[in-house]
Amino acid sequence: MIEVYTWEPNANSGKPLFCLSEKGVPFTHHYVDMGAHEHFSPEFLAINPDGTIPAIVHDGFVMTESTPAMEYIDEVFEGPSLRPEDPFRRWEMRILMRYMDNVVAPSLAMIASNRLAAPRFVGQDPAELRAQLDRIPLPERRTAWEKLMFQSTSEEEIAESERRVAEAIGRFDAILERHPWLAGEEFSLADIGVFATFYGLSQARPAEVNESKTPNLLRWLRRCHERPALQAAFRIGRGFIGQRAAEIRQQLSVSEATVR
Ligand SMILES: N[C@@H](CCC(=O)N[C@@H](CS)C(=O)NCC(=O)O)C(=O)O
Repeated sequence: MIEVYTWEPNANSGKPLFCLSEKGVPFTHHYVDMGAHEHFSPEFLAINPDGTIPAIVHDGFVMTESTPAMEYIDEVFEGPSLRPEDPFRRWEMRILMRYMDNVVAPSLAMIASNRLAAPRFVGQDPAELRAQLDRIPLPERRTAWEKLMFQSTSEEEIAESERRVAEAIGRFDAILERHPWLAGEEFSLADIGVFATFYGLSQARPAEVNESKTPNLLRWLRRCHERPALQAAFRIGRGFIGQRAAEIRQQLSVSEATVR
C-alpha cells in the first residue's frame, strides 16, 4: 500500500501525484494543509521530521525527497515506464530534474513567496513570528522564512532569481525545439518534475512565455496539459490549484479529457 502526504498538486507536492497518476497506481492521499502549518504538526513530524512535503510511505518505507521518490515509484510499480531506456537520455532526465530542484524551483519559490507571503507578515508581533520560526525543523527553511517574515530578502537576491528563471525558460525552449519532451521522444519524469512547477507559466509570465518568444515551451505546456493523467491529478486537493489548472487549459485551448 502506498500513502502520499501532500498539499495541493503543485511543485514538490505535485510530483508524486502526477507520477502515480501517469502510472495508474492506486494510492491513499492525505492532505497536509500548509496554510494551517500542518506540516509542522507532531503527527506529520512523526512521518517526516524535516517538516517538508511531500512524504510518500510504501509498506512502511518513508520517502521524503520527491525526485528520488518518483524514480522509486517508476521502478517499483507497474504501468508505463517514465524513465528513458537509453542511458544518455536517462542522464539528461536526471540532469534536468537536478537543475530544476536545485536552481529553478527555489528561484521561482523565492520570487512567489516574496510577492505573496512576505506582505502578510508586515505589522505582526515579532515575538509571535520568532515563536513560529522556532517550530521549523530545517535550518535552511527557517532562514528562508525568517527573510520572508522580516522582509529582508535583498533586491539583488530577487534579481538573481529572476535571472535564473529567465535562463531556464530559454534553456527549456531550446531543448524542446529538438524533441517533443524534455528528455527525448518520450514523456518522462523530467517532464513531470518541470511541469509540477511550470504548469502555470504562460499565465504567470505572459510577457516571457508566449507564442513568439517560446513557441516550443508553449507547445510542450499544451502537450502536458492535454494528458488525461495530469488533468486527473490536478483534481486531487481542495480545488484551488485544480481550478487554476482548468483556467490555464482554457487559456491554452486545451480540451478537457474524459473524466476517468
Ligand atoms: N527536497 C524536498 C523539498 C520539499 C519542500 O521543500 N517542499 C516544500 C513545499 S513545495 C515545503 O515543504 N515547504 C515547507 C516550508 O517551506 O515551510 C523534496 O523534493 O521533496
